[in-house]
Amino acid sequence: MPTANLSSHTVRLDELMQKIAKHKGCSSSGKTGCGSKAGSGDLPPEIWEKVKNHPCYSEEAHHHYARMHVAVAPACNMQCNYCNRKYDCANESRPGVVSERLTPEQAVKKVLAVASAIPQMTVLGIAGPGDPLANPDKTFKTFELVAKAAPDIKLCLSTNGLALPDYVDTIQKFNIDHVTITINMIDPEVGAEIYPWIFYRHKRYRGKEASKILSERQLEGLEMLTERGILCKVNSVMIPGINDQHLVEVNRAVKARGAFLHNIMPLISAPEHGTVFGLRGQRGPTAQELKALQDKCEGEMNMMRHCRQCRADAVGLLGEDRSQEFTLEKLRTQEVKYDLATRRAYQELVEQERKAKAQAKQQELQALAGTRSELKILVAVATKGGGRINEHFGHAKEFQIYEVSATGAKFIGHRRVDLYCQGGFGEEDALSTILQALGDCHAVLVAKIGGCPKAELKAAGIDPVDQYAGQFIEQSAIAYFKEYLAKVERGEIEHRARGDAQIRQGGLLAGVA
Ligand code: CLF
Ligand code: SF4
Repeated sequence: MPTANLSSHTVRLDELMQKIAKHKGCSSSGKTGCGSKAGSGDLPPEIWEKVKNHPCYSEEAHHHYARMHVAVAPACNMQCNYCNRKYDCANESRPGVVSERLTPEQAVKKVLAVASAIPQMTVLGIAGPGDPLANPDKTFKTFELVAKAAPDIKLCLSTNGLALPDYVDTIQKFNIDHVTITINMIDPEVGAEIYPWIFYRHKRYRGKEASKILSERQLEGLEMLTERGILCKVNSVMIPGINDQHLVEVNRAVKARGAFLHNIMPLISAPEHGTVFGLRGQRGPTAQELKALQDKCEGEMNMMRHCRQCRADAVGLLGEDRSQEFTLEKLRTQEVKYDLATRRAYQELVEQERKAKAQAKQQELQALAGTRSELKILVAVATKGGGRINEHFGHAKEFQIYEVSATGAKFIGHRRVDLYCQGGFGEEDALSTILQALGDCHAVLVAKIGGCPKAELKAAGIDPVDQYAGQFIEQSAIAYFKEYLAKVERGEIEHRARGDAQIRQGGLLAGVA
């Protein structure tokens, strides 16, 4: 029976994790630590091989596998109005921000330390804090050293694309199989609102001329990469009133050039970030605006909806950041032994867990077969990874949101919230922000919840559910939906659309401008 197998796998994973932590002298707190929703049967085998354990290229994989970034690339060759790399705060989570810059040699030591402590870390990305291709020596040296020292780790690069066509051959030579290009426009008129300048071929360009060059270089680089079979993801920052409508055209253009995945992310903007947009009061999109645009673009190309807008030195599962466990100071005294056999053993158990999860979901879905209902509900889930409902309501820093209907459960995003439980006590202010953030959800599925928040959630029309504690998310969401439908059909409850949510992003209530 799937549930029994799964619990035993979880125990084995925990045991193995504890052994690893003990052996390496690392924390054993237990807090271990897309895009494409496709499974192994839906993609050509060579593509599946590339995405199956990449937490950004596969939505399903992001519950199980972690990534890390090394901040070896400080310089940038252009300026975006949403970026200020001088800002440095360990609690800040957005691209461009780091606490420590590393040399390639320091970066490799960090990669080996993380790979040993977090065996499900499968991808090394270089994403800044500037542009990796504006720092080509440091970037490619790091990739070269990591490929030698830890050949099982996938290499990933994220660039603004300005220098990309010049480095496509080098990217291929170093077996960098995943490249992200940030493309916010294909129309220089729009670009002039986002980019004040670029520095290209020893010359500074401004205005529309700058954006024209940038766009041509981005699209050329994308085409060159996809022609060589390198998987490309396009990131776009949604900036209301500037490029929000235009991103539909961007989507078409990148799809036509072979991009595998499109990740439309909300602008993170606050005056304290010191960015042009932040200081100008430019707002980010609401969750509804973002979802509507993502839905509009969803067609033949997969849309990524699980991006966490990581720091350039992020470590761990998407949504968690363990970078403070691997600072230069801590690495200085740490003995690191790269143990490939233990990594493989751990990942084998993860794969068994994934199979069990898929089977459990299938079984639950079969029970829905033939259901004609058009109803859709949103459920929020508290999880700390592994695809299970395994987080206490009061300890959740974010909730994952699933849209559930007769066709199944679909991940549609996450909502960051303030911790409700602080120092053992419930924080009333935090609860009100959580209620706002989950305002469009019908239920919240948690491992545990106290009496007070339970009552307040109920009063706000959100069903607090702890009966699926420890179980798989999608299986449980579908099971909850079945019960919900049955109650509606029996007339015990009335289905009603929920109100809008106010979503925190980057420490702001985005969309409440
Ligand atoms: Fe890093 Fe980017 Fe590679 Fe992922 S992140 S370089 S593709 S390994 Fe991922 Fe982070 Fe979103 Fe980037 S969640 S910001 S999409
Ligand atoms: Fe910042 Fe990246 Fe833009 Fe450079 S390309 S200014 S690092 S966001």
